[in-house]
Amino acid sequence: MREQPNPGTPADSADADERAFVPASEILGSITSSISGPSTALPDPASGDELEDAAHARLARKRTADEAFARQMAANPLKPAEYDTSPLAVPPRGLPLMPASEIDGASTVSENMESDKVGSGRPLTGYNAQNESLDRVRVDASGQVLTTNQGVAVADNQNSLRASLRGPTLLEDFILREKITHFDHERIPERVVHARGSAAHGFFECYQDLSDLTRASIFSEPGKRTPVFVRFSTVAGERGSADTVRDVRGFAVKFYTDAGNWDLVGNNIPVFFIQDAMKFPDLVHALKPEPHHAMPQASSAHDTFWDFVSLMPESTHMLMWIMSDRAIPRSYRMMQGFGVHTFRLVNAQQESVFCKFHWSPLAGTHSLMWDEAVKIAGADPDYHRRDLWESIEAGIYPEYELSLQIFTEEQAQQWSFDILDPTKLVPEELVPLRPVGRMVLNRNPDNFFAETEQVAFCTAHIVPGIDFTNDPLLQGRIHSYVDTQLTRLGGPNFHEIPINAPVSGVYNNQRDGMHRQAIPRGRVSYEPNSLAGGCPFQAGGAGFTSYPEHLAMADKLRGKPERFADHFTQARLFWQSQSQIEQHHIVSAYRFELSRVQTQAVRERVVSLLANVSMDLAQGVANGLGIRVPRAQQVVKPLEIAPEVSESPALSLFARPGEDSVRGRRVALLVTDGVEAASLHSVLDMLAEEGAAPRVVGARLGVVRADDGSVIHVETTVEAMPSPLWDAVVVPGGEGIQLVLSSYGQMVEFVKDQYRHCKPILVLSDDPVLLEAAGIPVDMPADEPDPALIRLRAERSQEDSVTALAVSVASFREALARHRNFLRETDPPVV
Ligand code: HDE
Repeated sequence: MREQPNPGTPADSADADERAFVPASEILGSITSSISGPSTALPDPASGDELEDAAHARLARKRTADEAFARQMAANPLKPAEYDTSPLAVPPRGLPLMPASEIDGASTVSENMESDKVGSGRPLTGYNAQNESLDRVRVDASGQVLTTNQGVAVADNQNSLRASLRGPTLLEDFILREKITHFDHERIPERVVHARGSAAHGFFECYQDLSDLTRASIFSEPGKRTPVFVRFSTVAGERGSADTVRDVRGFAVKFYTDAGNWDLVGNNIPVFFIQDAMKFPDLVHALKPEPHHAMPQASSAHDTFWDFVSLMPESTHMLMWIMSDRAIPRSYRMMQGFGVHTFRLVNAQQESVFCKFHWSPLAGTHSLMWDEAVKIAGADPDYHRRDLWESIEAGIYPEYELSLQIFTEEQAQQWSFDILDPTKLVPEELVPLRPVGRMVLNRNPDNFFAETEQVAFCTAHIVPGIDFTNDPLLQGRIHSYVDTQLTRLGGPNFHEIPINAPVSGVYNNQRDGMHRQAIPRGRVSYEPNSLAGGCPFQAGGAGFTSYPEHLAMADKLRGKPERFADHFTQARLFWQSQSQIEQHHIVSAYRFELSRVQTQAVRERVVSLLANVSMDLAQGVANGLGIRVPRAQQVVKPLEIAPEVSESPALSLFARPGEDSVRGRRVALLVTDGVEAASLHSVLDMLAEEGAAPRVVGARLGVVRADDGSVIHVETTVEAMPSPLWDAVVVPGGEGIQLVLSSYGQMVEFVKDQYRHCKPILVLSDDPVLLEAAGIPVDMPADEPDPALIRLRAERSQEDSVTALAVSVASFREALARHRNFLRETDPPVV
């Protein structure tokens, strides 16, 4: 064996140069030692042990490769670039070297020993299996035997192990203990806000190449599809709270782009309550159930909420939205979504524009009525979750168009409001929406917990081409989401949970922590390195770079820009842009919420804020509360504001009726013995053909016998699915049927609620008995005919009857597509 150079000897001669790199094959003595350098106490390779020889050869090869890698990097070549202070400097790309063989980059030279567990032993270099589709973690137990978590087959899943049949249970029963222990830990903390939610998979499809505006890869070419996972939620309620409460809805989209995950964590309302992240814990504490008795659940109608917001005049604009019907959507399929903050788009030339994100539902914006929402909360607390699930199962895929409002810094400077203030929106009349793509939700999750509960959205998840602005609310959010998820998902590795893992690669030197899944190969977990050929290496210009916004040297301070002090101009804009019906609903919502508030001074303070928005509004609310309108609350800073628009029709819910369709609308066909079969079947067929969901509803499950002797199967009952769960009702025809139906209290209540909630009613008879029993006026308050209350006239001839039925169903369909006839509404309701 050759004598090794003493590592302590300075290599100061040509001879030393020659000796500095000794091929590892020649220093077998050092190879198996993981403690120190060359050693001489080694087994003799000439001993004839082939296995050992092969291992030594592999070690030698690896060591040689390490040396070769290390040798090629005399110094860190990227270091000088760190000191380039020019703001436009593009960071340099790393200079990676690829290992010549798999073993060179491996953790262990034994890695190609294969087994069922470790696999083939042939790793794909430069590849991360974590980023494969969810298929890799889907489990199917069909035909499988029950096992423990260690994969041991369980013989008896009924009885614990006991010392004799009547004796104590043995501690030794590892199967029982494993099962109970796992069960004991099934729950994780719920989200501190947005705990109640439902989600779906789908895709985003880009309409056009937007590379002039952004280098975000999802907008790079027309037709490009990016997978998404979208979670809708309420804010205040706990995980098990009702879906239809009055609240803002979360609209969080995770785009699994080929350049990493982008999360657009938005709401269905385009503005927010507060202007600075500093106030978020206060807002949420005030909104959540009061701390002494933990009431009320999932509702803002209580003292602490209104106390707080009435002292925070900047919340007035958001409150107008929350009190509007936007806060009680008919379905997640029928609400808009907004990114809320102003973001930046940045193109490859580092040019930037400002951007607001808007989602518009293809099905149009539709809402519930308050009385209906309250009743649904009891009849089906999962109303929105069920609607989303059932629509997707039925192939009625929720679809939304993504539009951008693009504007420049110069434009923004001219405006009367500050685009960094999240209590303000940019009116569409000022900057129109530019449609850029559509999102289709076409797949329900396999497992609620694994996907919907464990998904972790985060405003800090942005991709090259998109950037933050200095909105102080957004800035705080960048911190909050990861932070809260550390607790909720139990450690720093939640990005590895399959639903959170990006489909593009994840390669970095972050290591360890609770529940680590990835098994990184190799010994290098730092950068710069030479031992792994410098990998993973920084991407330079291809990676994420922040927009080099010029920031003038300024004072370090806490405060707000001047235009943030205008609290009422846009609240007024919203009020003025609402239809009369919507304005009326806003007044009613304030009346309800403030009637639940116990402290008179708080009620008055809220009305004093409203007096700054509109005297009509303030007076309407004050009337409902039986108080006088107090003096308008003093504005915090008098400002000369000249708003660009004083009315924005786009802010009305009625501005987006959506496609003229009845797809997925639930229609109840009431039945009882003796109903006229022919007209009922015709209506059912016609509605089903239009994609509506007509179902036969009776007093009891089972069958009813129709007038022609045929049997009709009752699908559900008025008890199981009362009126608020239906979009419309068809009252059957038949001799004396109206009288029979009017003897059922629940049937009468059913049509009464349909009427009160302004829903279409089709009566397949001109006998008014049931309508009269329900107290339903045939004409509307202004004595005009009600286009959503359609009665089938009796005709003499068979032919005329068929035509009359088709005409009636067509009118009914039209009314159903319009959703409601609000003109029928009175306050208080006539029925
Ligand atoms: Fe959130 N928000 N938020 N938020 N938010 C959370 O993150 C927070 C805000 C929104 O379906 C939390 O993982 C702060 C605005 C949605 O999982 C938490 C501030 C908007 C969701 C958090 C805001 C949102 C959340 C709770 C003010 C609309 C549900 C659990 C600075 C643009 C996402 C979690 C999902 C969730 C913090 C304000 C939307 C605590 C500090 C404005 C849709 O991190």
